[in-house]
Amino acid sequence: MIASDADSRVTPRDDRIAMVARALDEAARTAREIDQFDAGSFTLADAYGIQRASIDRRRARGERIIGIKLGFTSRAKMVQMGVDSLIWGLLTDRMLEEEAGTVRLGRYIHPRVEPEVCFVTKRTIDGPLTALEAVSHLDAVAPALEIIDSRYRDFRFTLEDVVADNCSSAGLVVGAWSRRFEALDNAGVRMRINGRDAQVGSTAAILGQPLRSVVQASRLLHEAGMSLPAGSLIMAGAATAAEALAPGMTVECQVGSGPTSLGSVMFDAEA
Ligand code: OOG
Ligand code: MG
Repeated sequence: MIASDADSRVTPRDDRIAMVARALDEAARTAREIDQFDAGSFTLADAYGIQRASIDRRRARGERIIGIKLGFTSRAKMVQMGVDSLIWGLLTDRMLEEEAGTVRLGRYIHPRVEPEVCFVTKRTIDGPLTALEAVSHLDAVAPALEIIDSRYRDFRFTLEDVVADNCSSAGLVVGAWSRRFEALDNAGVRMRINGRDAQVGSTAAILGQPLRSVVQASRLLHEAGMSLPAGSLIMAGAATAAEALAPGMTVECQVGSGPTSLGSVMFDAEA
């Protein structure tokens, strides 16, 4: 047999993936926007390769993967951003905003906020799950606010660009955990800014039921050859469009109402 070094050879495609990943990672790290990459200059598979390479750079700096997020699980988000495919990205510990209800906007470029629900897993997810199996893999659910921050100029992107940019993942604020999974059926989702309704929707806007995001996450991870350990977060995707964040805002996300609701989560935005 003839030995071949073909597998270890660095191709122009690998070079480009590494170059784009580096540019996006630097943009995120230094909170400076960059130009979009030419639409059509890489495939969706390349875009996920870039995403993975940028996560590897974060890991090399000591960040830890804590879960997965889905994007464009609701019509409202697809319409707002002009993208109509389900996408996914990875969450790291650096993205968790835990400073006693305060979020410092200085580390972001042009942050927006959107209302979500977040799950935490209790068993390893290492294959596609049915909706019924999904619940038995979950420990709890919580209302959440996701801070998205596209690294691209003017927050504009194609599907490939946003996937490469780890789906605009930047920050998350997670509320109190409960096991009220039944509260997710068509519960009202309100995002208030300074006490006023800024966005109003329903959990049913998220793939019909946010548990379907867990099903989709299990399928997407399986396709990517990845598994998710117990104790990981799954962000289901926003139920409504996102709102631009500015210093001085108080943002609250409430999911459901009354004694069976998930409750709410809030933060104050500072410069
Ligand atoms: C992409 C991220 C989408 C969601 O919940 O749909 C997303 C973006 O809108 O910048 O996080
Ligand atoms: Mg989101």
